[in-house]
Amino acid sequence: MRSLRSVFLVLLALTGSVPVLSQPLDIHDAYVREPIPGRYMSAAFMTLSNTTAQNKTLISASADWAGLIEIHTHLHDNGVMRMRQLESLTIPAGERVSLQPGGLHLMLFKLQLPLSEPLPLTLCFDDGECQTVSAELRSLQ
Ligand SMILES: [Cu+2]
Repeated sequence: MRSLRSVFLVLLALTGSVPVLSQPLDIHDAYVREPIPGRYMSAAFMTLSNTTAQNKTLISASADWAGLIEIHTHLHDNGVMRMRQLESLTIPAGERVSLQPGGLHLMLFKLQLPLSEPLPLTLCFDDGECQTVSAELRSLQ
């Protein structure tokens, strides 16, 4: 019995020391704003935490319930809030980036209405890795 336990502990030590080369991001609180009736566009929000030692750069997002998804930010332009498309969004190593109303967001176009949960959303990064998150549908107000 004693040797069996030793083997188990050795296995545990081995698997625990396997290096993780590339971990996905921790993505929290992903949701899609319920579109205004009659509109085929909306936005998605979430918090992206990069617990890896490498920067992760989001370059595209896709979903089978949206025909087109763009990365957007808001800018103040002479007192007017305007949206601008970004080519990419970098989540620096060890940092967290929030997509939230009035700031960064994923702009959703050509929605296939009505939307219903779950809303899987696939995010792809410049290292070729993709990650799918399940977004909630939330009505704001
Ligand atoms: Cu937008």
